[in-house]
Amino acid sequence: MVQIEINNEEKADSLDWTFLKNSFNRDGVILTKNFFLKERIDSLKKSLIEVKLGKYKSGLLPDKIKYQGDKEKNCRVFHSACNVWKSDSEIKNFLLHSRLGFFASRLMGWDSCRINQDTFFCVQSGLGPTTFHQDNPYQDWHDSSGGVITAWIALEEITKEMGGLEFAVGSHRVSRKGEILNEPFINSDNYRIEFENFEQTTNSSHQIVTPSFAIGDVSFHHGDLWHGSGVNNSKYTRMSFSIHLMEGSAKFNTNISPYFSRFRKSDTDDLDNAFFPEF
Ligand SMILES: O=C(O)CCC(=O)C(=O)O
Ligand SMILES: [Fe+2]
Repeated sequence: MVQIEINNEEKADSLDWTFLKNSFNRDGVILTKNFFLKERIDSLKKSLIEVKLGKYKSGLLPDKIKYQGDKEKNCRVFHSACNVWKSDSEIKNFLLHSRLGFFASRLMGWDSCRINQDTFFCVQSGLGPTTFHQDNPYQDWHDSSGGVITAWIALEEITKEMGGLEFAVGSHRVSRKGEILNEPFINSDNYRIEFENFEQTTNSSHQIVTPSFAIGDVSFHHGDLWHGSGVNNSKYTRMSFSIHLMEGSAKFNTNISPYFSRFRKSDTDDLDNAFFPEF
């Protein structure tokens, strides 16, 4: 898997896009080092923590707030929340004024791009893992070509001990329709089991890579790529911000789930900018 030094997102135009696109097509993932300046991440992190504390500057709650049971203390702790951009215009502006959309469009071959769903992860010491999965089976209610691409922003330095993201490199190219998991999405006792089953049934074998992230590094992975994350065995909280992005011209398809149907207007298949902002 390719790691490329960006040294500030503003310089994106001058990159070797043929090389990046070829690498992304082959591996299904690239890691961009120093995509965001540390100062930008520090201010983003402040806004995200306000949302975690239940302070919603815009008056709007995130779409889903998920808790994870702490096995030892038997209490419920905040693990993640989806669409936190709704709760604070600074988070929304951070995303929409960034070059994440530009990168996503270039890598996926789209003319334009919009936010599909963000997730703020806050994995405390001893918590995790995230079960190996593909993102597209959860996002099969629209017709974005290739599905989604996910930008995962490190808000902390993330070492292997912290149980960061694990990617099964190249696994997006195995042609078999993806399915949502039988295992729970978080806290599974065997977080790689479904991927291992997939490898067995498709007679394939992919290397799992767990990159280290510095603050402001961003990985981009294809919606068909298998990935997950391990238990946070460090004493620090692992904070990251993950954004699924889809094609700007995407529309609802007929496969819409009860959950996503709440964002669909009755008279059109168009995606509304109020729910899925365009870059
Ligand atoms: O951070 C994690 O544990 C999982 C993230 C993930 O699945 C994603 O960003 O698509
Ligand atoms: Fe994912």
